[in-house]
Amino acid sequence: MIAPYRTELTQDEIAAFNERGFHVHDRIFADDEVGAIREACEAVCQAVYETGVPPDGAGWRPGGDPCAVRKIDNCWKANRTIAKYVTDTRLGHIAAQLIGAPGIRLWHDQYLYKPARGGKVVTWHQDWAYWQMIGECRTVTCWIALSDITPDCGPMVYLEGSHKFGLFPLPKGISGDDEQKPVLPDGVHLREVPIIVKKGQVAFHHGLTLHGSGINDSEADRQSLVSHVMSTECTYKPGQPHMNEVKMKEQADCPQPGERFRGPQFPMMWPANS
Ligand SMILES: O=C(O)CCC(=O)C(=O)O
Repeated sequence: MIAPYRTELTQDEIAAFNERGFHVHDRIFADDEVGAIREACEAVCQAVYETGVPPDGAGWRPGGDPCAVRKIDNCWKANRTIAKYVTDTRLGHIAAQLIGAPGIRLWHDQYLYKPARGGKVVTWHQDWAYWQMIGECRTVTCWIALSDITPDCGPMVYLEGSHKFGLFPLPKGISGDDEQKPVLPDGVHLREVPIIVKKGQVAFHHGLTLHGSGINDSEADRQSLVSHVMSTECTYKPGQPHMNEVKMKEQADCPQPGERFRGPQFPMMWPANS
């Protein structure tokens, strides 16, 4: 049973997203839903794959360093609970309103776990810079907090309004000890906004919004599950390799250059029941 949380946005919220490049929503997922997602993510980390299918990319393996960051991509393939939540219509509905899209598909998901008193810096980056096989920047990242995010746990930080400055060069390595500050045009000063939210809340950002995070200096682990989504109008543009391209080409009816993404690699999220 889905809790009746608000997903209809006001015109002011949409205008603020266009201005700032992000939108922080109130709670969308109830405590029992967050608990179920955390349990499912832990199973995937421990290589217990409910569906029998592994995730597409695992940056941590069972028996790995407990102090290391755990980053796993396309966990939804391995676990039905994760599949249900990263394709949730609540996320799809909000994302569609933010970018004015007629429909929303999943691009990929990502589980990120920073252990207490550990983890690495996620350096400043723009998500769409890594997704150049999507021809149009009509993407939204839906960042679901699975733990309460405190100022000392290495919260995600947005560079407010940075989505208006086009593509920046890719950083050298995304995760390490170095922030690799982006060079902004002369005279431009943007505010860094840390996202301090409670578990069950979701932060949404535009594909060009610069963001990053620090190490976890707190006594609690810091967990999030991200649903990276795109407009159903987005088309395939070959050129920059991506794990989704390899997987997409395993589909029987795979999108050709210039065609809209379709098929099982990119599940529909919105409109509901589509
Ligand atoms: O959670 C973080 O620290 C970074 C997440 C991120 O880069 C993203 O969701 O696009």
